[in-house]
Amino acid sequence: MHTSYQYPTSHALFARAQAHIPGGVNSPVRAFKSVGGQPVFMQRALGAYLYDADGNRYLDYINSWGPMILGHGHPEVVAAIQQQAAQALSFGAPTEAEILMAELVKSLVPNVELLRLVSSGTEACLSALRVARGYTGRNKLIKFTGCYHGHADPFLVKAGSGVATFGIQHVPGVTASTAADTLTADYNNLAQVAQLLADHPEQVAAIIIEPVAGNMGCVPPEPGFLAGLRQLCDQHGAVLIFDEVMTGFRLAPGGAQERLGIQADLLTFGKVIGGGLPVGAFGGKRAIMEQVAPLGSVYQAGTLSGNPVAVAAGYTTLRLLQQSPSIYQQLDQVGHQLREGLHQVLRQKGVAHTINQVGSMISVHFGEHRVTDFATAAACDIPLFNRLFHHLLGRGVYLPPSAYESWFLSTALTPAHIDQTLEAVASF
Ligand code: HOZ
Repeated sequence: MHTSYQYPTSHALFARAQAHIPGGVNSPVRAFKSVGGQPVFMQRALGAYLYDADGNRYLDYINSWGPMILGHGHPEVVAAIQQQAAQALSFGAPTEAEILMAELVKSLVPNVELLRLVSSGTEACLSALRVARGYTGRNKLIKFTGCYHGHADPFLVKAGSGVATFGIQHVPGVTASTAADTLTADYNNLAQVAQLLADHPEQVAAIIIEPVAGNMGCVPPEPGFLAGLRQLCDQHGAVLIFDEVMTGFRLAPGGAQERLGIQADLLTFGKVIGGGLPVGAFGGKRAIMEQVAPLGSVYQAGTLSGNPVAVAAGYTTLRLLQQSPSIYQQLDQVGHQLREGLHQVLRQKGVAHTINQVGSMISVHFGEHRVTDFATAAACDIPLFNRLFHHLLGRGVYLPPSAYESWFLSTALTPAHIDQTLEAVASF
């Protein structure tokens, strides 16, 4: 394990990037703004490792923010992409591969009766919301503080991920009338949700939630919380949307729904469903999804939706997951080893901490208290996390550059990799 890295090429690239790209990055959290310093520019990746433009090597705990559940450069996924690329890159016309993908998703997530492919999680969530509104004829939406559902206007109210990382209270460009339709409650606070529904009778089209939150660090639902939301939606005629962009195909073949035993009306997917290429999807109950054009009149479209190369990557990834269900036990074991090891190392160092882990999603929060919602996540020692981030970066361990992001594990991480990581933490 290296002890310290230098980044002359990355720094030169960042200087160049800033002349042409807002903040030098194409997605804000990548800029290292909250952890300080300058971003590392990546060049290639294989298995559990990333290699930067300066030739430094890192154990990857981001895995492209979730998609690379099988690690980088899985030979079967790469072969499927190459094979499809040699056939055609894009048609803008239907293909059999899209049917195979829909059939596969439906077999993994049985309450998906109809599925529409899109190109990102953002698109999936904004489309699901539109469908829920079209189906119910209602405008309002309930979301949870610290949850992130992509960057469509209605979801940017009290959002997690980069919005929380940068402490943005109000996103300019989101109109007041749009924001007024978004009602917010604290994660794990069922009473607040019940109150919002009572205060806005027959106005709430949908409740959207990350069933295991990953955009304020990893925050699991408390026992009974999701079941309570299910019940409230049924009582009030609102559509329950599980945003499984992070959790889908990651926490179990059937995602958080399967792992936690609660069913939503609509599901949104991204990340793993694309296997590293841009694929998102939304689907669910037939009666709701029948609103989607051209079957119904809730309009939604996309030139690259169902793109054959992206679908080849996603389909192959999902097939590999389906064929080897033991992958999920392996990921749980690696997650468990990391959590227990971190507990031990941090306890020995006398550092107060909380670790939230659900399967291959995990995060370390520095503080005495449990982390169950955004307020408790925000009350943690963020500067300490930032110091740990840089300590590990310089020793070949790449964490998300924000305390408000979950770490994602891949099957390429071995027990030996975890031991190396713990050694690096021990030297903090
Ligand atoms: N929205 C992602 C984290 N929750 C970040 C995506 C990226 O920067 O690539």
